[in-house]
Amino acid sequence: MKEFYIDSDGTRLHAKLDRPEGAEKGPLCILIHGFTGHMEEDHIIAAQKAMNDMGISVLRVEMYGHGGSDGEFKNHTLYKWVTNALSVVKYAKTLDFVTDLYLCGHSQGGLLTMLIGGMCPDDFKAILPLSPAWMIPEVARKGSILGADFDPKHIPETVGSGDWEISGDYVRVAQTIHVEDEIERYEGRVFIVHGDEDEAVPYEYGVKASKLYKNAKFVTIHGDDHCYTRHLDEVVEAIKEFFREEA
Ligand code: FER
Repeated sequence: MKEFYIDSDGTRLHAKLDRPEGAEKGPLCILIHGFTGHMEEDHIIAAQKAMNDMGISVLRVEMYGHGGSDGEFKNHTLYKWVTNALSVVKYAKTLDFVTDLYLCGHSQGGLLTMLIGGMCPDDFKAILPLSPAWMIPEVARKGSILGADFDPKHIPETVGSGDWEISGDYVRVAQTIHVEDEIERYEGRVFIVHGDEDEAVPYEYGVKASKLYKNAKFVTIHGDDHCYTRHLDEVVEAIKEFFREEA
């Protein structure tokens, strides 16, 4: 494992690169956590190990305001994350060992994966949004985020639940994003996993995304929640099977 920072217009992004044993040239997957998440969460590590087992190098990166990266959680926005992810893609493309590039993200990182897929459709062999929180722009326009309600036409200075607090700018940015446009722009392979008892991101959004993409594979994790605390082994097996089909 190699630990380092990637520059994103002056923001230092904390990164870890894990390569399969003895790997020379080969594929690389960028892997991104969700809202309030970080790169050491069980489901992120499990995804990383599953990919390493399939011969894929994995670059875990923490976005603005998360983990060991610069920025305050409260001040993060999806535009900052988009800027960060574009910097990471640019960095990954400079690595000599990389053949094919993949992008994977969980939840808000899955939403980010969908946006970047649409923005950089030529850069990825496939994208892997895991339980993608692509309803965030919709709920931001309606005025309810993770149980915190607000007036969507008169956005308050801060929005929060007690466990977390974000600035009104998070909401302002989210309200402008239209994920369907970016789904339409991406014609490559898409692999979506979603637990059908997800308490944070309704399962129906995974189903709907897999139907809207032209070329998606969808795996339901039956009886599982947002972070796959009950059947993480099934997620690992589904990821491995996807890369087996890719090989
Ligand atoms: C929301 C619902 C779910 C939301 C975020 C999530 C920020 C989940 C995000 C994650 O786990 O990354 O309204 O708003």
